[in-house]
Amino acid sequence: MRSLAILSIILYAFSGFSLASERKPHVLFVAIDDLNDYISPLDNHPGVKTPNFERLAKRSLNFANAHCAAPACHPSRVAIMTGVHPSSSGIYRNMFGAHGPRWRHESPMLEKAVVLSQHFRDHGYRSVGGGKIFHTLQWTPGDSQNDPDAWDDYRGDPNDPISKDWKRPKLMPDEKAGLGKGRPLGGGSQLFGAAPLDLPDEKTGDHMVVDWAIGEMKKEHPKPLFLAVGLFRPHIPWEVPQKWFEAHPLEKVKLPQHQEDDLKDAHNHGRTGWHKWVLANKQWKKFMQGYLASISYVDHQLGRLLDALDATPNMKDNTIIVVWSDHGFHIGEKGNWEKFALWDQTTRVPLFIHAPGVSKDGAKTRQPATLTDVYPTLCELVGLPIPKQCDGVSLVPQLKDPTTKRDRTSLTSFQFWGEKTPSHGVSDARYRYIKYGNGFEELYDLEADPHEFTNRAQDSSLSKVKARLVQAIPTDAAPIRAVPKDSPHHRANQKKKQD
Ligand SMILES: [Ca+2]
Repeated sequence: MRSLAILSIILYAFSGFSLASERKPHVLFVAIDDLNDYISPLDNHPGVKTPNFERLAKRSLNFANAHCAAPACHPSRVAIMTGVHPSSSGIYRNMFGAHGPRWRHESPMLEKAVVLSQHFRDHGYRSVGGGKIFHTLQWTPGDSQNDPDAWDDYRGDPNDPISKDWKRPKLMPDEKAGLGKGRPLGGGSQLFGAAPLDLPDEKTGDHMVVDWAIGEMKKEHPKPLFLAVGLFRPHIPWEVPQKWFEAHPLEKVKLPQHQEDDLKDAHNHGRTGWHKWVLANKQWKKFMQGYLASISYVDHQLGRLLDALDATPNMKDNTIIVVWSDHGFHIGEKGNWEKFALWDQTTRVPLFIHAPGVSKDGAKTRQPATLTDVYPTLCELVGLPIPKQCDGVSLVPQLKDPTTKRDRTSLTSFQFWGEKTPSHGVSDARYRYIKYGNGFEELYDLEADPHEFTNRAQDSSLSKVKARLVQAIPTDAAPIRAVPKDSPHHRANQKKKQD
């Protein structure tokens, strides 16, 4: 009798354990490339309607003051996927020519870092990914910094996850297109350009990645699922099917709020040549149309993911959702295009987190967050240990109560060309302070001046605010790293191997 009782206790304990593990929520982790705060829940461009982001905002906490760790694809993505901030790793900029996780050799801090998906896999999850999670581009086939070992499965070639899906942009000599010389990213190239695609959605890359993700959701889930979906639009080139352009007729397209002499009291980002070409060729509205068309296209893809989630009984109420973009984006604000700067416009990112039974869904918070906070947040939500490598701090207190004050600012770091040390930007709930590598300072009151038109770093009425924010600037930031030519993931070495 006694042994039977012990046996039933053991059985009970084991069944309890297995029930607990079955209850671990799935994770839907969606990365969007170059999506800024124009979407309607962040509301920084008049007239933009993104119904699926609104749907998402209703069922998650909207981190309306979240910032990337670095304003460029590669360093931002390595930072969120390892939890290691650029100021620790020294990875501040894009570094091309990799085939595999060369970042492990770019920075000694990253050599043994455990990738987020791998950490979940090590703790009982099935981790799968598709599309652009680590850095890669449409026009550089085989040049990707993904780590194939960090996943149970990856859609397609993990070292070339998007270039086969997204057809190369058409090349047309600029003179033939009626455009002047000096187009950024190479003459005759439409990489920096907007054009409707003569294709149905179904034949476009992100649609196919979402199809794959829906297939993954529909599978049986003996283990909880960590599903990473990387969407490439609205990254350039702004080429999506015609209907998304028709949703934004050129005559209704508004330019972003801007001031002609906005750089007068600000750091020069060194990319004004792009804007000069756009102005000289009267492309500003057309490119804004292309960016908005690409946002509507990606909003539609997000909606398809949410539809699929809701149609999957096993996942509907038991899935953590995280949606983020790798950095903000300029459409001519401050004479800048793309990213590679430290203003709020460049570093503020959409970040939505839903945690079943935990998050205050439908609310918005201005408490500052950095994307490196996502790794420890997910660990805390599902009860995993937080790896020592992580620089961020869990956002679970804000998920539970969005008014909970954070005792830290956001932190975004970047090294500008021609400067010897990195620059850093920090935000609290109201102010943004930037300390550049050349010593220049900027301070903005985003409540009074959301477009950062007036640099108040020398305004004595804000000296206390500045003194407080200066404390958040790293004093021991890692030096910038160079491409390690001896890495086995350096593409040139792989080419040699193949020859
Ligand atoms: Ca990007």
